Amino acid sequence: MKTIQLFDKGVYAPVIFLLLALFISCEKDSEPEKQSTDPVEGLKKIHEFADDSHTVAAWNETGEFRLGYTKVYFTVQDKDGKYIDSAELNAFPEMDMGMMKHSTPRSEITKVEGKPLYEAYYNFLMYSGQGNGVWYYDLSYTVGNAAGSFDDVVIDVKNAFRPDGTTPVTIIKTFVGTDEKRYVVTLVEPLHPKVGVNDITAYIHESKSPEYPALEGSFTLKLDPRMPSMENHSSPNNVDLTWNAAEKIYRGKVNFSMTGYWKLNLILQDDSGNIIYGNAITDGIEASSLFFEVEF
Ligand SMILES: [Cu+2]
Repeated sequence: MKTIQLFDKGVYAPVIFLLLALFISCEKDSEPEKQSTDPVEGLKKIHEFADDSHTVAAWNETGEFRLGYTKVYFTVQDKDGKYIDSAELNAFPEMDMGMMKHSTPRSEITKVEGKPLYEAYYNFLMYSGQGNGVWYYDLSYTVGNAAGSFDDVVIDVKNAFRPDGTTPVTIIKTFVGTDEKRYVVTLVEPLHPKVGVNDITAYIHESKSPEYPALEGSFTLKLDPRMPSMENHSSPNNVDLTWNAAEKIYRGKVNFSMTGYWKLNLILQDDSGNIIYGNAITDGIEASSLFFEVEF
């Protein structure tokens, strides 16, 4: 609106014209008026549920739930297809293993800023069928005075594999620490590993199923990446994972000096440096009891 007013003043018109010309030449790949308002552009639908008033759908980049860290987005639409940006959503995942049930580490479902989209992560401890377990969740929403729920929705959590597509890969680990507490550590990044220094991120949760409180801040994951097939060599310039308060995740650096199969050996330490789980690698010990696998 301001631009139009300035144009009316005449004297500014050439300046504005120049600025516009500059703007357009810089922006020729994405004309603002044609920008997509589709909140799920680039995402694949995992599933959707509808009742008399709303449709709730779950999405992510692969269209699948998978063992370990799984990012999920949700949309809520009314009967006219309009995306709702004031909904509240809850999803409670649970695995029924016959003799027992358990949930899994997860975040709340929160609003994505600036889009009618909601996000969460689930760190799935097991894949569907593992131990004859069946995953399902109760998904509920509130929009103003309207509320609904979709109960006992069976969800298919795929196993995670190395690049051969058949060998399972270790990306989430549950254990009892030296302090007798039960922990879950989940590898998040690197999602697309490359040769050189990669960001590495992980979550640490305490396991008190059905709740898995996120353990924020007071731990360190000491990192020692190794290539078992090449005399267990390591790499220089790795950085241990420490708490990143802004991103609410443990963050460090891992240097893959070549492609192949890497074992990311870890030691979980508390804020006094006490070892909670894991061990150092020595001449006689090739791996830590706490490790993740990356192959690329
Ligand atoms: Cu299970």
